[in-house]
Parts: sequence; structure tokens; C-alpha cells
Amino acid sequence: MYKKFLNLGLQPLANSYLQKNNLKKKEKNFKLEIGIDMQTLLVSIKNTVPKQKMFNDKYPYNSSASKTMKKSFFDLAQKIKKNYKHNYLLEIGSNDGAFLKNFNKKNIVGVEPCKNLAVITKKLKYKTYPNYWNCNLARKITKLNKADIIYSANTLSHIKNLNEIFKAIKLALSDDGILILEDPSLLECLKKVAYDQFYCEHIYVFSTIALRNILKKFSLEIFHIENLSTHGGSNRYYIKRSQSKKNKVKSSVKKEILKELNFGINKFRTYKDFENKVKKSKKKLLNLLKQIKNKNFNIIGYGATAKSCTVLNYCKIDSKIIDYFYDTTKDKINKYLPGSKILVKKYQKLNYKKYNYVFLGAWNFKSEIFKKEKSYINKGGRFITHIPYPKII
Ligand code: DWN
Repeated sequence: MYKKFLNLGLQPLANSYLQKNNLKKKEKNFKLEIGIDMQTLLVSIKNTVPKQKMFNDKYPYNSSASKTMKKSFFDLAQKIKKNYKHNYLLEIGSNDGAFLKNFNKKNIVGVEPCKNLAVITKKLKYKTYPNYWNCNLARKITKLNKADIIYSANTLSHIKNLNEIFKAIKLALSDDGILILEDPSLLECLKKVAYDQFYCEHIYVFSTIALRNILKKFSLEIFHIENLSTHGGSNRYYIKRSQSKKNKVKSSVKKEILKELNFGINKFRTYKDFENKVKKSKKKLLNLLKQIKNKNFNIIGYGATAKSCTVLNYCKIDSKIIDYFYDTTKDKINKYLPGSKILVKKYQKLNYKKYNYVFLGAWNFKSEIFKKEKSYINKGGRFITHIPYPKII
């Protein structure tokens, strides 16, 4: 039974940045409600948006935009090369090639339905299929040779039809092959009150328990888990066919499941607690921003993330409060954040004389950003974050 626990109101499509001449046009909105299936414990958004409206030829997000992600992908590639012998590797959701580029062109195949991204790796001569992942594509790619490793980061949580995904993965994976999945962890999301992990593209935020329940239906099994600090706290799941004798199940799986159970991931009241914390977070953030504005200080935003879209629209924050956002992504610059209609400007190093306060939209890259903006912080510039609760840092 699906039980709703959070209502984040009417929201626009998170990555649909507006051009100046479209500011007056009515945007497509959808009701962002979140709930849990009490049988599988799968947390998902209730209303979904057709994939073609989100992942098309204008997807503005580049995985290579952060050093943190590039390093995380590099480290994993080294680990795979060292520990897992493989004929070739298949990546589902290869984005701009941040992971792919760590491998020899002959040893890796990418699948990326956003055509503006697929073209980037194609140009670099990496075999890239500009398609949505499904059974037909899996058959086509692996007709002659199944993949020993399938990797997918921050992608499966974006695909509604989990049955199709896993059927296709089973078609494509060799008998003793390994599936490596990486997505934000529900446990971390709940702990950090990171309600902005929910937006149109994030259909699911997985717990280990929910993922294990889903995988069971496909005779797939998690044999190892790594906790990552990326994207606000993610899990990297190493998965095999249940009947494969290779790769013994490690203690990390039991450990993670116990952590989740201790937190109450299997109890509905945990989610109602989360709802209360989210409501408090909204009040506190608005109060904090208003206090700052009342003292005639200015505020800009840093990192026009999809997550920011949820925060800004749920808390009803607009350009009267945040003057504009800085972002390094070419496709977002000189456009406006959906809903809140706050302008995104090309990133410039922060100048403490110009900006008193900076709202950290990309809170998941806090360490990277703080390193970059050390001199702003040392001179007295201040950041505002809402994670795990609204405060000035
Ligand atoms: O799952 C998803 C994740 C992986 O990426 C997608 N659904 C969409 C997207 O979500 P997001 O926009 O919340 O992701 P990020 O990675 O938190 O976005 C960071 C943004 O901040 C980018 O637009 C780049 C920008 N940025 C910046 O301007 N300066 C990032 C860093 C590190 C910086 O120094």
C-alpha cells in the first residue's frame, strides 16, 4: 500500500531553465508529493512527468562540472580495473562522459538519451547510444557479447519503469557479471532533512532494503555496499545474479541494512517525523533570509541545482530575496531558475565586498566550494545552508 508522507506543493520541471523572453509564459507544474510503498519500502514521488519532457536534447546538467565527481569516477574506474576483470563495461546514463573517459574506447559503451550529452562522448569516439535504456536496446548492444560490468550512477532513480530496467540489465549482463549502482541514500536524505532530493527527475530515493526487495524479483543480489559522500550521501551497490558463485556477500550489506532498520526506515512514523522536520526547515530558512534582508544585506545563490528548484519553490523564495545565482554550467547561464525565476549568472569568484551572504544551492559540493572560496570566507563572507537545518556558516 502506497502512503503519502510529504507534500512539497506545485513545482515546475527542475531543469527547465527559462529564457528571458519566456518569463511571462505559464510554466508546466506538477504536484510534488512523496510517499512510500509499505510492502517494498520503496520511496517515490507520486506524480511523474513523461521522460521526454525531462531528458531530451537540452538537458543542462554536466557530471564533469565538479572536481569531486570527476575524482569519484576516476577512483572507481581504478578500482574496477584492479579488482574486476571484464571484457567490456556498459554505462547506463553516461552523461558527458565523466566516468567513461577513464576507460579505453574499446572497453566501454555508453547509453545516454539526452542527445546534447551523447554527442559529446560520440565526438570523442566513445561508442554511445543516444537512447533510453530498455530491453530492445539491451538486446541490440549485447547481442554478440554480454557485458561483464554494468555501471549506472544517478540514473536508475530517474527511470519510472523499474521492471523494464532490471529485465534489460539481466539481458545485458554476463552470468558472473557485476552490476554497480550508485544513487543518493534514503537514510542520508532523511538524516540530513534533504527534502530537495525530491523533484521531478528523482522518481525514487532508494534505501538498501527497498532496493534489495526489488532486486529479489529479478534474482539479483547485493553483495557489497560502499557509503559515498557524493551527492549529499550516496550508496554504491555491487550486485550479482543470485545464482552466481562468484563474489561472496560481504558484511557491508548486513551493516547497512541494520543502520537503516535502527533509523526506522521500515516505520511510517519515521516519514511523518521527516515531514515535520521539513516544515520546520522551511519556516526557519524563511526567517533567516528575512532577518538578513531586514538588515539590508544582500544574498546571492551558489550552484543553480535541480535541488534548489525544490527549495526555492517550496519555500516561495524569489529574486526579492536572492538577487541571482552563480553557476559554472554553460547551458544554465543567463537563464532563469524555473518557478522562482531567479537569474543564473556566469560564475565569478566570490567578492566579500559585493556579497554579504551566499545561499549554498550546491550544498553537496560544500567542501569543493569552500576550498574555492576560501578567501571570501576568510574575509568575512558568509554562506547560508538549509542542510541539515537552516543556518549561517
Ligand atoms: O541526479 C541528478 C544529479 C546527479 O544532478 C540530476 N537529476 C540532476 C542534477 O542534480 P543537481 O542539479 O541537484 O546536481 P548538482 O550536481 O548538485 O549540481 C551542481 C550545480 O552547481 C551544477 O549546476 C554546477 C554548479 N556548480 C558550480 O557552479 N560551481 C558546482 C560546483 C561544484 C561549483 O564549484
